[in-house]
Amino acid sequence: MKYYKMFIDGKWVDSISGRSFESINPGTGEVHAIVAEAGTEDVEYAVKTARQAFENGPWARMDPSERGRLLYKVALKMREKAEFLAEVESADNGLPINETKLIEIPATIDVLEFYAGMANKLSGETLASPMNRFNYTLREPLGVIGAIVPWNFPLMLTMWKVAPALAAGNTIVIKPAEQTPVSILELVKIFQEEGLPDGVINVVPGFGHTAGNALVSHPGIDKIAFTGSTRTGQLIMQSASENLKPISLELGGKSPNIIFDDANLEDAINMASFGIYFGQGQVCAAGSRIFVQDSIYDEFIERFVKKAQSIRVGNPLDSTTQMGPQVSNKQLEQIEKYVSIGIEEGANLVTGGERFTRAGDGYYFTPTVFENVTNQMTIAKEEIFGPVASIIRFSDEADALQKANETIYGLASGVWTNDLKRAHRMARGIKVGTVWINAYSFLDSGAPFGGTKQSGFGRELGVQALEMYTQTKHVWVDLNERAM
Ligand code: TXE
Repeated sequence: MKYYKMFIDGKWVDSISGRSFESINPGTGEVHAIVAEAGTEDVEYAVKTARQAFENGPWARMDPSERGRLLYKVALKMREKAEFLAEVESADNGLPINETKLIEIPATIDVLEFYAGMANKLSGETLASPMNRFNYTLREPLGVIGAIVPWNFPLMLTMWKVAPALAAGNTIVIKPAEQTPVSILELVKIFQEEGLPDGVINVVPGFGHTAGNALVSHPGIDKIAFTGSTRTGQLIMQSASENLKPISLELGGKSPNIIFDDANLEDAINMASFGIYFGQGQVCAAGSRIFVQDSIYDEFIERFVKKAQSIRVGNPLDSTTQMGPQVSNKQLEQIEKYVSIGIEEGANLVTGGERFTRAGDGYYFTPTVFENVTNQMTIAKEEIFGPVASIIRFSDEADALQKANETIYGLASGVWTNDLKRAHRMARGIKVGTVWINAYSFLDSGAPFGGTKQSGFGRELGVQALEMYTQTKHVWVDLNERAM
């Protein structure tokens, strides 16, 4: 079994308290690593170090192009080690190896390359000024970023924060989720090996109420970037307000995937299945409310259920596995609770709804389909974060739009139709951060991602994310010649 120290000031160190915690492989339910557990004093050390690296030393003096080149070098090394990173990630959080290898790791590297290229393209503006003065702006880094990441895509969601933060010249302290600290520690080894100066990236593995809270409430942090639950997002917002700290929150969702009767049904079924079962349904943008038009409803249910039943659930490290385990027993119990509530409230459980014990001692659940769901039911209102599809009928475009928007969340949405005008009308009408037309769950490093309503605020990815890691300074130059 491996023991992982935490990473502060370019060194691998034990926690000051000497405490550590276990990281469990959700595919087997067994402990696969012991990790040093950060407390308030370790966070203090990490923030101090990150501040020093930001103010002085090689990082503070580095040219933007050189920063970009360094990030490219890390990306290149990640490509060499992609298979290893995929294996570590799958063992840490249960994503099937084919999904980490073919989707998550390549997407993570792509994000780093995108921002490596942006490092020397950040610029201010020359403002329209009268003849006797010169006004311009500088885009400056914020300083020390605190990143709090969840367990569903640890490497990718960490990179969404690290890459733009570093490209803009900030330094960062990362608090991984307590369920999945290992892959992030392996990732920072690569940054270290490729010559990132000490203190630029620091990792403080530990729990939310201790290490996470210490980071959020630390006055030396200049911005908090958070991905996680809406409840924890609320706590972070409260705590960050004490020091008036800017935050970005990427939170939960209950995203509608809307299928009109003129859509290519085969594509819609395949991608609706991907939209909810990819990552075991532990995806913030999961298409967990599938809206199907009346006239194709019965055919859709029949074919979608067959598709769900054909998914091979199993050990994440097995290359034939299509759906791995949930991340923890806690998540498994949460899914079971929602399935019972769904049945009690009158939804029709068509398939799944139980643990999948044949796959072993890990936290496996069967792909689940509820039909005849309404927006008023708990399973359509609350984020389940598991492989549970709620299928809801609609009659026409107005009905679909009204039902899609009838939620406290606003992260993403899918629209399936061959009617171009309707597709764009829907795209305008749905109150979310991302609309996929005849597609679902795709991401592009250059396209902003984030939510509205209780799915949070701020945008990650794209040029837009750089705005969250920089601030604008105005410089006023007086050009008047005055007598001394
Ligand atoms: O999330 P938390 P949990 C949703 C999903 C899931 C539910 C619970 O519905 O079922 O959240 O998961 C850190 N101060 N999402 O409990 O608590 C924590 O240590 C500072 C959606 O795991 O939000 C971890 O690093 N930090 C989501 C991170 O917050 C705190 C992905 C996320 O944990 C903290 C994950 C505190 N007081 C869960 N408390 C998505 N948007 O993709 C916890 N943390």
